[in-house]
Amino acid sequence: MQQLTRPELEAFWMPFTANRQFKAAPRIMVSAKDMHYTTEDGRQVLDGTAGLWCVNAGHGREAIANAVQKQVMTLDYAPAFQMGHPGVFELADRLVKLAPSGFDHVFFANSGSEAVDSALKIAIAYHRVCGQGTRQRLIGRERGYHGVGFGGISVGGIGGNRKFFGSLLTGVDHLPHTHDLEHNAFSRQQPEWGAHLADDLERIVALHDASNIAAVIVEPVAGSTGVLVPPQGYLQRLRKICDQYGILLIFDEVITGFGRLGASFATEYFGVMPDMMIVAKGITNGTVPMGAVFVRPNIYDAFMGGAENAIELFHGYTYSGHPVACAASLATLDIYEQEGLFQRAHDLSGYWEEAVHSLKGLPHVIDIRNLGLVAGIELAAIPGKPGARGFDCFLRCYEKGLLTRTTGDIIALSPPLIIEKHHIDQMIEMLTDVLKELP
Ligand code: PXG
Ligand code: PLP
Repeated sequence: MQQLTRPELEAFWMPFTANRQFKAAPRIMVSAKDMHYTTEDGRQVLDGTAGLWCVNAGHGREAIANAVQKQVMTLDYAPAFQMGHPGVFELADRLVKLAPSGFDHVFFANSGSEAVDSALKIAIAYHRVCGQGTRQRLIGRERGYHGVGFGGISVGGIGGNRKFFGSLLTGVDHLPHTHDLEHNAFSRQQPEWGAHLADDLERIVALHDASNIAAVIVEPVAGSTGVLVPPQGYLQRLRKICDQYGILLIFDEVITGFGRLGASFATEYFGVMPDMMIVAKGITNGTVPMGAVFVRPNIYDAFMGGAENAIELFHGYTYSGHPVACAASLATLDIYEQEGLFQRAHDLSGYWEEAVHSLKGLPHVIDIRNLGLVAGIELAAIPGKPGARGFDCFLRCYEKGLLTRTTGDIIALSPPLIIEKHHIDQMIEMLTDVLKELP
């Protein structure tokens, strides 16, 4: 394989990447099958992260490729507004049957970020059509990641994603995050301490009055910020307070959806029902971009009251429910079902938990967290150089043949749900070696 030269790498402005550092020593993947990537220099790299948390059924799935190919040749595109095609109706119906009962309509977008902005807009518009147009404020959470649209970074709580971009949306508050090593270090699954942090919502309600608040949005398990598992009872408490004040609760399940926790969605896993649920990533196994928002019947119905010939929601994308994405998603859902992958994730989660917690005691490891087939391993930062040790760890793992994600000094692991126990053992072996050699 001819390797890309430095000039050939120049034009592409890479997202969320140190461009000059990368282009000086590029990491290029050229193919992928099942649990492995093949790199430009012909090495096999075990996928410890399902791409970017999206390839839940593993790579190179023929059934998805065939469905996509067939769709392109049958109907490549149909206008999304005032027109339809069979696949999008079939997919919506399939998705509401898969989702926890109580979600009966789906709005389509093309990424998690677009789905987040769609959900926030629906929340504000919902209150307006219900005659409560003063409910416009949005509440997110510190360290939350909700994509990179202006709505998403406004409710998001990751400083670096916000600080360059001006005034953002106005009327946004943030709950405190739930990360606390003093109380919760090395918790397995949900930590015991921290449910009371949900009560901060009461403070925000007291400050602004419920009549001005539209919605609270949280990731049930915060992923991108470094795997923060909700304390026991925390999500239940948020639900209760939202109910008390007529505030919509939105779960951003872009990472937690489609089996990651060993259940279809976190909503099912935790037994807490939000008013809207945002998904993306695993909805197409990462093959074709797609995002979606599930809503409960009261929300959809609230919009259906006006004249029948009136557009009810002035929102949508050229590619909402794109035929090729729908075909990819339908084929993906077939695989999840036929191979029982959500159950598989559940069945493996105990082995996974033991494996990742076996890293306790290795150099630099100050916390390990896990749920379903996700883990976060937090390393002590090098004084004065936050993130440097994490990045070094990522590079060394990659050299050894393991793809990890790091955010700051936290290693996040979220393998495809087709992973076998021997792959888990390999991951832990490679990580152990790297942690031992890491300065
Ligand atoms: N919400 C959540 C909870 C996410 O995790 C998005 C929204 C945005 O989705 P799009 O498709 O617009 O990227 C995400 C995406 C990582 C990482 O490993 C996480 C995401 C994306 C890329 C990298 O930190 N999450
Ligand atoms: N910008 C222009 C000039 C457009 O015409 C459109 C869509 O028609 C958009 C942006 C939005 O594109 P999309 O619907 O793919 O999000």
